[in-house]
Amino acid sequence: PDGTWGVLLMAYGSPSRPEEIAAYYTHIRGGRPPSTELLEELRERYAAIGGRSPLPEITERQAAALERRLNAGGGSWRVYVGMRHWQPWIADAVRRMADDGIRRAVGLALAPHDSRMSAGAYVESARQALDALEPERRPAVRFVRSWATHPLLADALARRLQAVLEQAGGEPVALFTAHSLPERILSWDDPYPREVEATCRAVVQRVGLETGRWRIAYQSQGRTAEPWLGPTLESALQECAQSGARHVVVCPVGFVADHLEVLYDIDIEARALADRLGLRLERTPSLNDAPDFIEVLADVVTSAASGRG
Ligand code: FEC
Repeated sequence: PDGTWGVLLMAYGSPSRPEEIAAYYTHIRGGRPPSTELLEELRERYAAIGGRSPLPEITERQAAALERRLNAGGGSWRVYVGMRHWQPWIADAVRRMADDGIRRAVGLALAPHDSRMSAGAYVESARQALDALEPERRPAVRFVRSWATHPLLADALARRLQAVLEQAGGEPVALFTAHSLPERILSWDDPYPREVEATCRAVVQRVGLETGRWRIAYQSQGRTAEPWLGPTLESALQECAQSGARHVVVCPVGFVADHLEVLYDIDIEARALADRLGLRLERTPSLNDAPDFIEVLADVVTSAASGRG
């Protein structure tokens, strides 16, 4: 329909049934099937969080809430969900947009920090899908690569951190985390670490944390032979314990939903290590489809549509 804007909302994707885990893992690994050991380990991680990740449903709820919010603000909007590593694929979302006659759209990944290996990879998948369409059906898409320093994002994260810190009492250390990436991103001056740091500093400033009360760690290093960005969450916890801290609050600024890397890597794996180290570990609640987070997405989208983004 003429005049309607599309939003191509891209997320990581997750298998919906255990039978799909092998194909999903193979896709994440760029087509190389994982070893039996790696596959079994991943199956066990999904089993430990209840059999599957809530990520697909949360992404759908985020999309529905964003569409409602955008349409309430005037104009006509349709939000299309496309996943990078599973169905519905980014290419499916792009085709559905074209089938619906959408002429212009904003594209963004549900990951705030730009990197060739994160936002850049989402955009690349979308561009390939757009190129595969007949030119007359191809919507014009404005891509947002980064929303790491959006003030409403920092507000939303700070609000959650402040609430956990206030409830905790004492002087817990805030441990900000983002997904690790291979260290080779540094050789092409990738923006990722700068972007993660910028988000953290904006939150620290709002909460008023002094130096020494916060750290950044890169979590969920991949199971590959190459070196990955650190410090790891594990080493950061060890350092916190060594420096006399008794209590840490993990604030996963690199993720916007509850999923495997939050529910397993932080809530189960990191918590078990914290227990062994005598540290109390808490985590800030994920943004999911909370209204203050939907405001962030709505502002990112409308700014890009109006050429301000
Ligand atoms: O809940 C779920 O089922 C999906 C959770 C999930 C999220 C996620 C986010 C990011 N990843 C990023 C980069 C990489 C790189 C590799 C890699 C590997 C995995 C594996 C699983 C997995 N990732 Fe992921 N990631 C999630 C899940 N990720 C499962 C495979 C097992 C493992 O290594 O742990 C390494 C690929 C390789 O082996 O060659 C690189 C980045 C993000 C954060 C941005 C985003 O959300 O898009 C970056 C959620």
